[in-house]
Amino acid sequence: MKITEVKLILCSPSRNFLTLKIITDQGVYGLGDATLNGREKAVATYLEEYCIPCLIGKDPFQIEDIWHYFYVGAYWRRGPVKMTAISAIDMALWDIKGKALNIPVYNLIGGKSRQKILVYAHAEGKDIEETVDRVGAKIDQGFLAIRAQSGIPGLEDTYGVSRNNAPYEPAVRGNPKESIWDTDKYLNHIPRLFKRLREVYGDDIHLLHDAHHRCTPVEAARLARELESCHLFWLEDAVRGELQEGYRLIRSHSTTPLAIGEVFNTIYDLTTFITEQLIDYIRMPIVHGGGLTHLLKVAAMASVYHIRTGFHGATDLSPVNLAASLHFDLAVNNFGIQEYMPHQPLVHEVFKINYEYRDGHLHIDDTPGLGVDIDEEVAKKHPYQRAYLPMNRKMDGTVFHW
Ligand code: KDG
Ligand code: MG
Repeated sequence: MKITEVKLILCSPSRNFLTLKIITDQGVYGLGDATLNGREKAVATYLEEYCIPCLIGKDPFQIEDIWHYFYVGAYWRRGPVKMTAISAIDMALWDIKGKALNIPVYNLIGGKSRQKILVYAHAEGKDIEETVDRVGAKIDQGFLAIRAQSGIPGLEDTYGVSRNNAPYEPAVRGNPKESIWDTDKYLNHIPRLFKRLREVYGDDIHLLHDAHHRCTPVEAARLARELESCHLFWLEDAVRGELQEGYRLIRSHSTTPLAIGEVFNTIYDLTTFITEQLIDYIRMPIVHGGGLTHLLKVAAMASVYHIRTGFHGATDLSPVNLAASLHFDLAVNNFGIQEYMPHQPLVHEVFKINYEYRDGHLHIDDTPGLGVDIDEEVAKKHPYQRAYLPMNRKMDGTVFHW
């Protein structure tokens, strides 16, 4: 089998997605998600200029060799743009192999370790009581794990909380939106939210929270400690992750489980976290972390250190990435949980999916390959529109982490 053609499909059915389609001489094709929120065209150019010409003529079954061809062979290593491009290629190759051999991808990477995939939903409200109600609504939908985010008194808008009851979507068209942030207000508010949630819903439901990279290690240690009695499933991105040793301080002060990695790209972003057991869950997703090929190695290393996976699954990752994640989640022994934010109905007019939500879990069928498809004609009706993630400033105007 040989690769004869590679296409890029950039579309915006309610938000931007970049999809790679690798086509072979036997008519079998594979799909890969190449979406990097707010930087879609950077990945498209990288693929178009530097990867696609080298893919033509290659045998798509040689996945390990092709991965190293683009990672090692490019000389320039790592980085979100390059790694998203490699991830898309890798996903598409696994999709081709599954289709060609007539088996679902989970059967190529070890088979089923479980029958269904535990997911966590998002619940958010403008204040504590609205968040409590929204968590209740998710419990009514059968979710067993819920991430709770709340507006902060004194701040006009907060990460994870939508306005006007619209589904949360941080990327906006036009130039980046600027928000105002204050960590002291946040640190005072969040423990109150989780104490109230435990009062109302008891101990059985799993609760999660995303601090979205905004605390210093000592601030995160305070938060993690104050949340200890609330028994979170995890506290996510308490501190931005470039300085891995920063997590030693949090770890030494609290037993609140920690998750990180949605902005990471390779195993080298995680080596200190893993080997010093500074975290409990890895969030680096298939679409940005080098595809299934690289994440299998990360999960294997993590398993030695009692660390599980909990992949990023926000709506800016396409249904192709979610399907690839679900195959991985089904197969890998040290799976922990999967983030699940349902896409808008319009997204499913473009992407045809093979998974469904039931009773707190996602279920994926046994369609060969990844099992998702794209309708290119519908995609053409929704052209790309430039959009940016927001940015933050502190109360005095200083640029801060979003
Ligand atoms: O593109 C950025 C989003 O994917 C991110 O803000 C979502 O933090 C996020 C999460 O945990 O889903
Ligand atoms: Mg997050």
